[in-house]
Amino acid sequence: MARKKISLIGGGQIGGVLAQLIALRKLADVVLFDIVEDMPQGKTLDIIEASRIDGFDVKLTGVNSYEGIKDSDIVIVTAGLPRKPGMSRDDLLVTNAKIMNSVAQGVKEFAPNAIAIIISNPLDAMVTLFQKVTGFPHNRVIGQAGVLDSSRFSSFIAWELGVSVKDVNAMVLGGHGDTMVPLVRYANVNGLPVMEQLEKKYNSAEKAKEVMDAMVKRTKDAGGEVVKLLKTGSAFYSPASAATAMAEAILGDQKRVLPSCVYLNGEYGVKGYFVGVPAVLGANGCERVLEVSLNEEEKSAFDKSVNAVVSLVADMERLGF
Ligand code: A3D
Repeated sequence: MARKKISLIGGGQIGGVLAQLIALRKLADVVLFDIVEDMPQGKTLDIIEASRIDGFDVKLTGVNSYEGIKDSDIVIVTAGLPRKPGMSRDDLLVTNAKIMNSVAQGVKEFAPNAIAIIISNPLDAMVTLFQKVTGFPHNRVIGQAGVLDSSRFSSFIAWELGVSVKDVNAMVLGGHGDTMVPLVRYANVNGLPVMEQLEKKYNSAEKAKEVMDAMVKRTKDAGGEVVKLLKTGSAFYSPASAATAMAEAILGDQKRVLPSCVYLNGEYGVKGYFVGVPAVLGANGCERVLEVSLNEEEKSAFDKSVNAVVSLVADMERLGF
């Protein structure tokens, strides 16, 4: 059986780490595409030259032409500028929409059957634009944000409770921006509610809430925290890991339940927008959306986040995209 093929559109920070992760996990052959001449060729050569040491024999190719992405099973898009300190993700809208427009045309022409995972920011708008330009069925266009935001939230919980992060299950829903919704009530350590553990640790419901509120805030600000420290770009190891997990779920038809930015057709009372919700990822991309019962407070936070996505998409449309 021929090996699967993943094309990475954008060979910058995230694209480079993605290429290495996919090779290390022997997931698929990799094509790294960028408009910068020689750079994707240089990065893939560098990774290949470690293959004897790391023990992988998948093929990696760097290209500057869309021809190279033909017959891709999955396309992962990171093309676009990252944030600089002080910028919000939404500040990237105009520049990255232009880039996404050209990327989507290239993918539509040369990899029309691929499943696309979008990472470029502002995420929810870029996913929407990619689907609009390609006309791909909605199940084949998925944004990466929730896997990373949830992993960040899980890390903070694990540190706070002094437990392995492997036993923490915590999900973040909504748009990939300041309004994202970490689902506190459902967060658990192997089934044990996190809030209950915090209350036991501090012997105070009030203190537990204070500690949780701080973790929720840190989760929402986590991207900005890394940008501030790096000074020259945004997070790249963790988003690459997140998208690799999504690609693995799709190629392996794993039916994993991963919070993803997917098209809602009435679920959660939302129709016609891509929003972060728990999705079943398998061979057909987003195969199903799982609904979670939300209490009034959660529902109102989720609706606020959906409204932020709606207004971001409206801004993009006003700009002519
Ligand atoms: P960076 O290292 O700048 O890489 C972007 C690459 O895109 C560069 O190599 C560019 O040459 C390339 N590029 C520019 N225009 C085009 C084009 N028209 N066609 C193909 N390639 C092009 O950025 P990065 O890898 O750090 O981040 C990439 C994107 O991901 C940015 O928009 C970030 O904001 C976003 N990001 C998203 C998350 C999420 O969790 C959603 C997290 C971190 C970063």
